[in-house]
Amino acid sequence: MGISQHPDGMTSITRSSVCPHDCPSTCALEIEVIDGSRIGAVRGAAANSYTDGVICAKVSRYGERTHHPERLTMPLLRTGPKGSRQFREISWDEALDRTAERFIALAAQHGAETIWPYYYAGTMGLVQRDGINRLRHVMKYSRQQKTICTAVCEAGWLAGVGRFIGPDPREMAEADLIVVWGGNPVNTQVNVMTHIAKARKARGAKLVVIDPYRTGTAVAADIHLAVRPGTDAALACAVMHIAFRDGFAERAFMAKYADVPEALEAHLATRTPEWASAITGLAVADIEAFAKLYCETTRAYIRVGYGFTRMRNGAAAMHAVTCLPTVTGKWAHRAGGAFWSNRDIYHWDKTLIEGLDAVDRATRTMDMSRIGAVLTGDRRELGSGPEVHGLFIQNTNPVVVAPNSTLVMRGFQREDLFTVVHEHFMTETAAMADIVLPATMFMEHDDLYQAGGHSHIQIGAKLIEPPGQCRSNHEVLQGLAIRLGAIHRGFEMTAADMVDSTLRASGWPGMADIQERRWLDAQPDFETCHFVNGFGQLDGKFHFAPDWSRIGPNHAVMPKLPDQMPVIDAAQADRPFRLVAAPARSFLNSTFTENATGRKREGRPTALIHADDAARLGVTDGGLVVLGNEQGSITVHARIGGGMQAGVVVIESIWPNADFIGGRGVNTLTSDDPAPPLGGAVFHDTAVWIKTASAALAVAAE
Ligand SMILES: Nc1nc2c(c(=O)[nH]1)N[C@H]1C(S)=C(S)[C@@H](COP(=O)(O)OP(=O)(O)OC[C@H]3O[C@@H](n4cnc5c(=O)[nH]c(N)nc54)[C@H](O)[C@@H]3O)O[C@H]1N2
Ligand SMILES: Nc1nc2c(c(=O)[nH]1)N[C@H]1C(S)=C(S)[C@@H](COP(=O)(O)OP(=O)(O)OC[C@H]3O[C@@H](n4cnc5c(=O)[nH]c(N)nc54)[C@H](O)[C@@H]3O)O[C@H]1N2
Ligand code: SF4
Ligand SMILES: [Mo]
Repeated sequence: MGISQHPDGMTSITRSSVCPHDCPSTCALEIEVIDGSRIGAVRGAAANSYTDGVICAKVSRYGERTHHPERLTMPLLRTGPKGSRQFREISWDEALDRTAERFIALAAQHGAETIWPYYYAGTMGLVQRDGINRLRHVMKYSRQQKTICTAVCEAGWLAGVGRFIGPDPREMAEADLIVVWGGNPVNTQVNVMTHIAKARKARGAKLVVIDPYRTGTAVAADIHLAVRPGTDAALACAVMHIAFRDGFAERAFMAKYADVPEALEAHLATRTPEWASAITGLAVADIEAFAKLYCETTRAYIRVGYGFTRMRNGAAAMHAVTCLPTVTGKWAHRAGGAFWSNRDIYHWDKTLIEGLDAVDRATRTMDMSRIGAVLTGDRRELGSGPEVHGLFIQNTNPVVVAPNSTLVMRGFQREDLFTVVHEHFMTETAAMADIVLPATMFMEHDDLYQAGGHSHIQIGAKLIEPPGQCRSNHEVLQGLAIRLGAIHRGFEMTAADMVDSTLRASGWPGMADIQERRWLDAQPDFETCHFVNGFGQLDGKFHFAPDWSRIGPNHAVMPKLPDQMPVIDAAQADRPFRLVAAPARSFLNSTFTENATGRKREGRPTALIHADDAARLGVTDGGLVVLGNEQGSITVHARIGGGMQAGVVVIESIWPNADFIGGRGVNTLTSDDPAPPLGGAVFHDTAVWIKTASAALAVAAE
C-alpha cells in the first residue's frame, strides 16, 4: 500500500493486516510501519465492507502495546518462590531443553496425561492459536474442553437453529429494528454500531438494547430494557406469548420450518407479560410495547451477544431468544432473523494445524473453566487419570480471567506443578510460572483469520521484526516438538506454509491470492443464511422442542420447550445482590491492562450500585465497599448509578487482581459451576452481599 517520506527522513509504509484479538469484529487493519521496524498509526480499512474504516480506540493505539517497555523479550527461569517475580534470563535452548526434559520425566512418572497444554484466544489466528493442539494430540497429553467463552451460546444456538450461521451482519444497515440482546457492542465490537448507525440514518431504524445496566450501547438506544440478570428467557417467552395472542404468529412459516408450533403455543399460554414482569422486573407496559414493536416490524434483526448466556440458564435463554424470529417468521425477510456467529461458513480443514490425524479419543478431556478444580486435584475433573503436574500455557491469562480465582491461585502455587507460560507481558499467570517465554505479537508473525461476527477470511502477515528474542507460538511448538520427539508434518512447515496449505485443503484460494485481494468474503447466499433451504437440524426445521441430549451431557435439567430455568444463583437473604462482571471498554479481557492510556480511562476497579441500595447500605459515591459470597470477598470503590434495577451490581473488568485493594479480583466471586447442558463459565451469574468497608471491618473485628 502507500509509501510516504516524513520530513525527518523516516519512511513509512501502510500495510494491510488484521486485528488478532478475541473480538467478533476481526477488523481489517491498515498499519503504518515506520522505518520497517515500528508501528505508527493503526486504522480500520475503509474498503472492507464490515470494518468500514472503524476500529476501537484500544487497537488504534497499538504502538503503545507493541513497543511497551515492559514487553517480555528473553526466556526467563524462576529463581525465587512461585509468584515472587524473581527470574533470571536464560537462552532459548536452555528454556526449551528444561521444558522438554521436565515434560518427558513427568510423563514417564505419571503418564502423558499429566501434561495439560492450556490455551485460549489471545490471538485468534488459526495457526498461532490452535497449533498447541497438534503438540497435545501427537504427545497424547490431556485434552481441553473450551468452555470459557462460547460453550453456553453454542449449546443454546444449536438447540434451535442447529448451525452457526445467520443473516449477513451487514444487513443490520437495512433493518428497521435492531435488538442488541445481552451484548454491549460499544465496548466489545464497535462495528455493530457502525451498521446500526447506517440503518438509523437511512431508515430511521429503532434500536432496542436488553441489558441489566445502562451500557454505552444502552445509552445510544431508543428503548433500554434493564432486565434482572438471568431472566431473558422469561422476556422472550412473554414476547412470543403476545405474538400468539395478538395474531403475529406466522403459522404458515412455522408449519413449514418449525417442529412443534402447536405445543409451543399451548406451553406459552401461561407465559404472560405479568408472569415475565415478576421474573424480569420489567413493567408489563414495557414488555407489551417492546413486543408490539418487534411483532409489527418485518425487518427486525436480533444481534445476540454473549453476556446474557454467561448464566446457569444461559443455554435455555439463547434458545428462547432464537425462537422469537421463528414464531414471527422474521428469518424469511431481508434484515430479519437473529445472528450470533458465522463460524460454520468457513469449512476449515484443520488437520494440519491441530494435528487432527493424531487425536487419540481415549485421552482425557478437562474443562478449562474448571482449571482451579483441575489443579487442586478434584477427581470430578481428573477422572481416573493422573493429577496435572505440567502446564504449558499460550494465549491466555487464567490467574486473572478464570472463575473462582482463589482456587485457581491455590492450584498454581503447588510446588509439584511445573508451569511454562508463553506471553507478551509478565501477567499474573506468567508470574506463577517456572519458565516464561517471550511471544511475538500479530504484526511479528504470519497467520490466517476468520471472523465470527462477519464473513471475511484475512491474512495477517509479518510486518516487523519482534523485539529481543521473542518467538511465535508456532516456533515454540517446533522447538518443543523436536526435543519431545513429536513427529507431525505441521512441525516441519513455516507458519506461512501452514496458512497456505490450510486454505487450499479447505477449498479456498491460497495465501498469496487472498493477500492480493486483501480479504475473501465468504458470506453464503441469502437462501442459506436465512435458512430458506432449511435450518441446521437433520429434519431441516427449527426446534422449539430441542433434543438437548444431542447437545450436552447434562441435558436432563433442560426445559422441554423454551422457558425460564430457575437454576441461577438467585438473590437471597444472605446474598441479596446479583453481580454482573461485564467487560470494560479499554481492556479486552485482561489484555491492554498494561497500557497507561486505557488504565487512565477506566480509572480503577469500581462497583456500580443503585442509589436506593447505596442509601440503604450507607454507601457513598467513591466510598469503599466489600462484596462477598461463600468463595471470598473483594474490595472496590463504589459509584452510585448505572441504570440497573435495585439489587443489581456491576463491576466492569477484567482488571488484574493486583489492581484491587487487597489483591483479590472480580473472579474471586464468580463460580466455576458448569452451565448445563454442555458446560461453560457463568461469569454474570453470581449472588453477593455488599457492605461498606467500615461495616465489613466491624464484622471482621467481632
Ligand atoms: N472492550 C472489550 N471488548 C471485548 C472484550 C472485552 O473484555 N472488552 N471481550 C471480548 C470477548 S472475549 C468476547 S466473548 C466478547 C463479548 O462481548 P458481549 O457479547 O458484549 O458479551 P459480554 O462481554 O459477556 O457482556 C455483554 C453485556 O451482557 C450484559 N449482561 C450480563 N448479564 C445479562 C443478562 O442476564 N441479560 C442480558 N440481556 N444481558 C446481560 C452485560 O451487562 C454486558 O453489558 O467481547 C469481546 N470484546
Ligand atoms: N469477570 C469476568 N471474567 C471473564 C469474562 C468476563 O466477562 N468477566 N470473560 C471471559 C471470556 S469471554 C473470555 S474469552 C476469557 C478470556 O480470557 P483470556 O483468554 O485469558 O484473554 P486475555 O485476558 O485477553 O489474555 C490473553 C493473553 O494471551 C496473550 N497473547 C496474545 N497473543 C498471543 C500470542 O500470539 N502468543 C502468546 N503466547 N500469547 C499471546 C496476551 O498477552 C494475553 O495475556 O475471559 C473470561 N473471563
Ligand atoms: S473492534 Fe475488535 S476486532 Fe476491531 S480493532 Fe477493536 S478489538 Fe480488534
Ligand atoms: Mo470471550
